[in-house]
Amino acid sequence: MKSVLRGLAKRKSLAQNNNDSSSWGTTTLLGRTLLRRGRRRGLDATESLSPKDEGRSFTTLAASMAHNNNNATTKVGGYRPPPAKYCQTQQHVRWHHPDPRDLKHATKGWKAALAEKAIPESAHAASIERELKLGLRGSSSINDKTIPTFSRGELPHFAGINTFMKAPYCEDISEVGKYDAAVVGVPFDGGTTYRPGTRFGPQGIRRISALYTPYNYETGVDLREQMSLCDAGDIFTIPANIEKSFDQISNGVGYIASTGAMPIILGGDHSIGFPTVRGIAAQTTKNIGIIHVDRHADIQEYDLDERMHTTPYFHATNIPNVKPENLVQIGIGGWQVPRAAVKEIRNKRTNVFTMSDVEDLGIEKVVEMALEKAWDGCDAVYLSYDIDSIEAGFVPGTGWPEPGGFLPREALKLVGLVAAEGLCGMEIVEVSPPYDVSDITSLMGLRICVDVMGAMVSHGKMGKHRDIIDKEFVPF
Ligand SMILES: [Mn+2]
Repeated sequence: MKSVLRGLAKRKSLAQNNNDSSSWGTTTLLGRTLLRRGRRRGLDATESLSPKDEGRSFTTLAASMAHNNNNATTKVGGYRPPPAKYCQTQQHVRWHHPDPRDLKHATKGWKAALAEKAIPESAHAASIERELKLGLRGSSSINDKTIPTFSRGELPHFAGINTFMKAPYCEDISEVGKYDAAVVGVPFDGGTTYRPGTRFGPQGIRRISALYTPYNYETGVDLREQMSLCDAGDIFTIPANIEKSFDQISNGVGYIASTGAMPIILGGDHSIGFPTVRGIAAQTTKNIGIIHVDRHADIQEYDLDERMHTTPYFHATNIPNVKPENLVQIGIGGWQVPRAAVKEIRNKRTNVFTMSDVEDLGIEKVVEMALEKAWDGCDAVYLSYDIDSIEAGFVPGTGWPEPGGFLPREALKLVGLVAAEGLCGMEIVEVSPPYDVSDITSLMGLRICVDVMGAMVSHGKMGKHRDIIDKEFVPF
């Protein structure tokens, strides 16, 4: 027994000694930590700190490294071998990490590059053929024979008629049902209670959408190949009349939904959140849940004596097949939530997550809980995304900016996880180009829409929204 204990003690002391003279070639936890610290200080792997260097000033360290380098006997290209006491061999240090192209350890970057090979290109080929037919073959000095004389498709990105991502304009609305999804603008800001300008939201988002290709490298989705999309243009709203505009919006969005195309709505202020859902809900006997991402609760009954952009979820949850228990509100908080709205949250017992909930629980957990509530007893879920849910510094072009919201990557993760379960429609609201800088808010709004489509496509959910349409379209 004694000898076993002595053996353990000896091993422990050996391990300590080993750490004290830690070589960068070994993969001890301490070694890896110090390697990272060394990198953070702007040193390369061969110049990283030894354990005993920790806590010493940078000047002392630099002097010590210079001394070590002077003592080095060999130099290979620009590579300076580390002092022998810090590693076993040069090769050991240089090949510390596995090859990122070795499939066993491959980066997502390399895997995505390989996966691209499997995506079809037939829709792209068909679109080039169409462009040449409609746009006249290019002049003889043009070597690339896919280039027409008149721009009729995606390229060049700065040219052409600026529909949403250069999707075909569905001018004859009776043809909208041919598409899996239809982008529709709702240029209405009559429900705004402070800074107006969201009537230009659809224009702003469409303009910046010219930047995008239909392919996403990281997720390996090519929207052009894997779904069909059109731009249905804008709904004719009535600037000075909220209620008439609401009827027009329910009529237009309801019609698109009734044909089987999924409405992707570009607002507009958040007052449209009521008539959009009303339009879709009228096309089905099934229940619809709502995931509402916002810094504001938007659930009081009236504001300034009207149904403004602070009120959609009071009225939406009065629709018989849209129940308050299936309303999930994420990101709510800050200094812009009126107490009148909070009383309605209590009355209607909606599901509310503040930004601190998001911080405490994490995006995945919040989405998991949100989906459970939104889908409970429902056959479809609608996403209402208010751009002001994102940290105000990233989205200056909005009516009621509020610091402390989502970071862009968090927002994209959230919508991706929500959309992966399927949606019957979505809207992006409160993008106000007159207050925007460099189109950054419009770009963020665009990205939310495109990420929703991408997640639906990659999870096989695009097209599933058609299953809930079981009523005849009746105009509002
Ligand atoms: Mn808001």
